[in-house]
This record gives sequence, structure tokens and C-alpha cells, in this order.
Amino acid sequence: MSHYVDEVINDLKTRYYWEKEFLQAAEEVLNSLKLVVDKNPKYKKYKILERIVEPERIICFRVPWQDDKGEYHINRGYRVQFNSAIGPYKGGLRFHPSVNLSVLKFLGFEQIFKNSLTTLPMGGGKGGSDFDPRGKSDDEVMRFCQSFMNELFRHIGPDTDVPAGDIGVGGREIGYLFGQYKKLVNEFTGVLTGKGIKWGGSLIRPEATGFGVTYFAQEVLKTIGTDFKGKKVAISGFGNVAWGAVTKITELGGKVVTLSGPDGFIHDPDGVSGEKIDYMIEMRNSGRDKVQDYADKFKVKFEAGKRPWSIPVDVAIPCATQNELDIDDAKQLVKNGVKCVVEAANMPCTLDAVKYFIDNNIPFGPAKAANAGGVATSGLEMTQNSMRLSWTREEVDAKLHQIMISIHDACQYYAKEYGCPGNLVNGANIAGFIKVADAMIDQGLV
Ligand code: 2IT
Repeated sequence: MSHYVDEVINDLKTRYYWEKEFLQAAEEVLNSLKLVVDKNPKYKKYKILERIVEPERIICFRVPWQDDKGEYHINRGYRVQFNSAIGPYKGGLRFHPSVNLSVLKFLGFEQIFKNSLTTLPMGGGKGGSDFDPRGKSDDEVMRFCQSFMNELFRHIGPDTDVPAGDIGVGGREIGYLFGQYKKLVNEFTGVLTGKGIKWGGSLIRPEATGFGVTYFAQEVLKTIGTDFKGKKVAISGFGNVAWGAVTKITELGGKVVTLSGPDGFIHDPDGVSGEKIDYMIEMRNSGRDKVQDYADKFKVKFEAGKRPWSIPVDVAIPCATQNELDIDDAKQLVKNGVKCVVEAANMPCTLDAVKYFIDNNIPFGPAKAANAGGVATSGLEMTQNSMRLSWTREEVDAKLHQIMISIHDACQYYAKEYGCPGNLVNGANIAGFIKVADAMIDQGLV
């Protein structure tokens, strides 16, 4: 007889065979849950796996907008409201040409377990559009965001669904989206997170994902008796997450020697620090999406069209996007003596790369645990909005740090409890799952 988990995976593969990214994310989580469903027959009895892989609701809509020359454009907009068992749907919006339903279902599915791990009451959701903000004027981005919100506002709210940013959606976009939401519903509420600091945003939110990843990596390094001091670190990307991580790693005495972009990667053996970190923000704001600019400015090596994983480092932290580190990269990193790998982007490592790290006893921090600091700080922003007050930087940072330690502890605890000590992939999936699954059972067949 086949295993309950395999039946659910096979059914998904038949039903959604074209949703490559979603199937990859679902397969990873479900395989970790074999240990749990064997021990707890109630999850099969209540068909929790069949229910948890199916979004509660998907909203798809047309987003028409006009460019600066007056020409019309049509994009596709989405919101996947995946699971609200433990709180309102919560998760980012991604604006990128690669966005489709498979990508958003993978991100929304991951978000369920990630949000559960944060210790805060947030359900899972994700949304976005195949709109490409690159090369667009501020006015074009504003018109697009307003049109996007003209449909989305019906489906969200501070107690229903609270979107935030993701790739292609930063402070500027959140501002335009929030402005339009406020105009349409005539309410000033904490409906989006990542808001500007003067109008309801939280201190530390921009840094939170990168800081959180670093705090998580620090805990992982502790388990092998070391820390960031003097460690060489490879980072990919140069966006918001990479910037936060570089800032905190440098503060803790680590040396970040690579950054990357769609055009290739840079190798800076002296380390990305000081004004070079500030330049990352300049590069992002330029909208050129080219890391070669860093190499030109600081006279370091640029490798066109390549990824940074060939550089010998102690710690690798992929911060860019899904599937940016494959089995060949994993083999190269292990061969070069990497001591630990922590995912900062969502699902940056392919399934076989993750397996390779685990099989080779490389401590591996999965995204849904390691990068949960971003959404956790969004949760803290929601709390501050509800209380109508603002915490100081120190207060938010201390809470974020504590949450990351709790997440790491939960992953370690559940990995051990279910017979695979040190396997943080299983630990994260199991810890995230149990809370949501039990809430679903408590709330009946809805
Ligand atoms: O992937 C993520 O966790 C995010 N993009 C942040 C989501 C949020 O609601 O802050």
C-alpha cells in the first residue's frame, strides 16, 4: 500500500502538473511530514494534507494601466489566500515578469509554515503581478499600483488579509498601494506592512529579513561551536534582503565577499563594508538591476552570467530568488569546505542541492525558518498598528532576535522529537505544520 503522503503528492502532480514551483515546495514539505502522519493518524482521518495543499481562495484579475506616453498595458494580478487557520492571511506581493500562479502558490504555501513558525498569529497568503517595475517611471509605477489596488481592496483588510512587499515591491510601491486602499475604503488601517515610518510603518522592517537570517545563521553556527567572527560569506543578490544580511554580518565580524545580480556576480576579497553597503541601496534605487556597477565603482572582479557559489567561503547565504543554487553549486561549495548554508530567499536551493547538503552533514537553514524575520517584523508592525503606538528600534530588534532564536529552537526540537536530530528542514516543516493542522482540526471542516 502506498503511503498517505505519496498519495497526496501523486494526486497533486496529476492535477497541477504544470505548476513546477508549487509542486517542488509541496513535495519538500509533504515528505517531511511522513514522520508526523505515521505517529498521528488524526491528520489522515481529517484529510489535513489534502486540505492544506489547496488554497482557501485564489483571486485573479486584470490590471490595466497607462504608461507615460499614454499607451495602454494589461497585466495579470493575483492574490492566493492559502490558509487562515491561525490568523488573517499574511504575505508579500511580488511584481516580476516571472510571476504566475505556480510561483505564487509555492510562495503562499511556504508562507503558511513560515508564519506559523514566527510564533505570531498569521495565516499564509501571497500575491503579485507579472508587471516589471524595472525601467518604469515613478508615475507609471503609481498608476500600476493604483489599478492593482482597485481590485485587490475588496479582498483584503487588517483582520482579513495583510499584504506586504517582496521582489519588486518596496517602500515606494507599498506607499502607492496604501494610498489607494485608504482612498477606496476611507479608513486608515494597518492593512499593508512595510509602510513608511511616518505613517504606521515599523522601525527595522526594511532590515528585518536580512537581520533575521543572520540571527538564525548565528544560532546554526553556535551548534557547530563557532560564530561569524572572521568568517568569509558568499551572498547572492544585492536587494533588500542581501543588504540587511551584509549589514548585520559585517557588524558581527563576518566578511561578505560576493554579491550578485541578473548580470553576474562580483568578488570583493576585502569584504563589502562601510560605504560599499550604502552603495547597495544606490544600486537598487537606480533601477538598472546590474551588479557590475559595483565592480566598476570599487574596482573588483565581475564575472558575467555566473553565480557566486564557486568562491571558497565558510558560509553561503543565497538571498536572490528561487532555484538559484543547484546540485552542481552545492557540490562546489562542499568541495570548497563550506561550514553552513542558510537560505534567505524563498526556496533558493533546488531539492537535490538541499539533499546534498544534508547528506554531507552541512548544517542547513531552510528559508521558511531562516527568512521568517521579515514577516515576523510585519507581524510586529501589525501589533503596533493595533495598539496605535510605535516601538523603538531597540525594542523591535530585541523582539526579532528573540523570535529567530525561538524559531531555531523549535526546528531543533521537532527534528529531534521526530527522529532526525539536526535536520532543520524536517524540523521547520514539522513545527510549522503541527500548529496549523491542529488549528484546522479544532475549527472543523471549513
Ligand atoms: O517572503 C516573505 O516572507 C515576505 N516577502 C514578507 C511577507 C510579509 O508579509 O512581510
